[in-house]
Amino acid sequence: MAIEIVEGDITAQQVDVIVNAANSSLLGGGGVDGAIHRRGGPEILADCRKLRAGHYGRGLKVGQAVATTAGRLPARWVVHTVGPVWSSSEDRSSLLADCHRNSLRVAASLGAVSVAFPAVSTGIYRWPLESAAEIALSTVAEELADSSVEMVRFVLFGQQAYDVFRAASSA
Ligand code: AR6
Repeated sequence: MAIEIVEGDITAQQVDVIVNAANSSLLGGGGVDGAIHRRGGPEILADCRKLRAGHYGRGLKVGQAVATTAGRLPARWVVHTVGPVWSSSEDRSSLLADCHRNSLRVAASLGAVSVAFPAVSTGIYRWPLESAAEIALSTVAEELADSSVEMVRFVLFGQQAYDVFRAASSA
């Protein structure tokens, strides 16, 4: 098992699965979600609309994950997950852990061996990076111990996020 930490743009990653920090509507948004749909092209949104027309009529719940095509991206699939919005009055850590665990389980069910994650919830959803890094790294390490996924790469946008994840990984 291997966990890599790199700085970069997740849409350029050559892996089987890239994870999208989506919202419950599955119909696109800003941040990494916007970048994935822009670069992946309309096939991803078409798949998301099919999901909404079927089993996910009410959208995707926080902490859950579901796969679509990756369209024109170098990856084979996009696994969409919905992170929790940060709250200073309520501990939603288990939901952020669920995002990582469920994304890996969906990836494994597809036969993926390599998966790239962004720092889910740390942008528009305002989760503090240090805490998100700790939850993401520990959950992924735990899940990888018993998974057919062999490699997880955290792709951090910008030096600061990269530094925080690196520090958390050696803590
Ligand atoms: N590659 C890697 N990381 C990126 C990229 C990229 N191309 N672009 C942004 N990030 P966010 P959230 C980083 O806001 O907090 C959307 O509107 C970014 O710097 O994308 O989970 C959805 O539709 C940050 O560290 O996701 C939801 O409504 C991290 O990705 C909402 O935002 C996550 O930031 C989800 O908010």
